[in-house]
Amino acid sequence: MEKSALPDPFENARLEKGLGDLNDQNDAVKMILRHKDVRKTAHNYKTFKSGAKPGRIVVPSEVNIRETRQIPFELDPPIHGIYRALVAPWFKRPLQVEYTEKLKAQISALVDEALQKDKVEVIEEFALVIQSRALTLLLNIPYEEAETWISWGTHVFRSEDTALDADKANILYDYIDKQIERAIERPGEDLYSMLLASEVDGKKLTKEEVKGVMVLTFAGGRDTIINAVTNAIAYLSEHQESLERLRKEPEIIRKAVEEMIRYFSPLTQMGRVVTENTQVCEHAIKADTRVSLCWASANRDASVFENPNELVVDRKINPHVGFGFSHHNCLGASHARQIMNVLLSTLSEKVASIELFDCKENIEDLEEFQRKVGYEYINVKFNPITK
Ligand code: EMZ
Repeated sequence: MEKSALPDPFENARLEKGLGDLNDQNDAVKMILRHKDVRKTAHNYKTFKSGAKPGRIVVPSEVNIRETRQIPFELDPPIHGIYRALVAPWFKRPLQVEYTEKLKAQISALVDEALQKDKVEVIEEFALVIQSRALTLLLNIPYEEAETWISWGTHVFRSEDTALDADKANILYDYIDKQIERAIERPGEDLYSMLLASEVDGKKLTKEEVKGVMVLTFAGGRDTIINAVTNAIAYLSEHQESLERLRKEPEIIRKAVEEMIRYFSPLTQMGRVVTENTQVCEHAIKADTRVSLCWASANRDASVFENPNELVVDRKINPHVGFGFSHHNCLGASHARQIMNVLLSTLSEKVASIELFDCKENIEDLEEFQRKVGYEYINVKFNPITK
């Protein structure tokens, strides 16, 4: 099998039961595996809520390392809609020409640098750097701040061998608290300042609410973007024909990005808490238990996607749920898509081929399922286009 392949560990369970079981820190999760059921459940916020105890809808649960409610992510309608409307225009800024140009400058510089090296470890030297620098644009703060985030390493809630690490999480929380104080003293044009100046129902957002948006912005877009970028490099290293196609047909880049998000599914699943006794796939589920919407499984559902285990760069019909579904769909999606668009177009313009030397897979342990999400390390060489 190709080193860049991401196998689908859910296939049998999806076909046979539609469900999977996971014992997450003694708080069981029923995983919902079929595309149709995932979408239906995502819609039904009355029975499947997000506004549970902070951290409980995340799998693995973050209840032991987090008290701050992430906003708008851990809220339900109608209040969810009010906060979402407040932040949505800011998170659409990545669609502006000026933003895209700055992103292009950042990514081009990094690709040029990579082309000079004999060996690049993609996660640390490439994906983490792209993600951190691009985040300065999303927050609208000075570029230099990225150095601090790069120094934290790839995970914000985990250290290399512990699934959840409170010490690591505290670095992020303390940092955000300080930034909020800074923005109160010296307001600027940044996201913190915008949030601090905003009102809901005639009342200013509290510091805790501002923190809730900021923690989400930092945590939600870190591993996910890093995995998407890294998996894209791995894929292109084994599919030079795709790199060449993107070069000759740049108009398919947007389709390629959607297909990569489907195939990579950077976020495996997201939970909900059940509000009343109910049923999923004819299976009884009790009030106050957890279910998860398994995006990664839904994205390989053969009743929706032809050849689901193949990355078809120009896939025509692609109703993937890689960015979630319904009112909670990913707030950072415009930013993430723009990073991937710019990355693919820059690579196609500058890179002839990518050589893969060695790599170690990063496997997410979901008991019944072992899912490859990306790599622990992956060493490559970028070869330039010589004219
Ligand atoms: C949460 C989540 C949001 C969570 C869309 O996903 O991403 C996870 O990586 C974080 O750990 O706290 O932000």
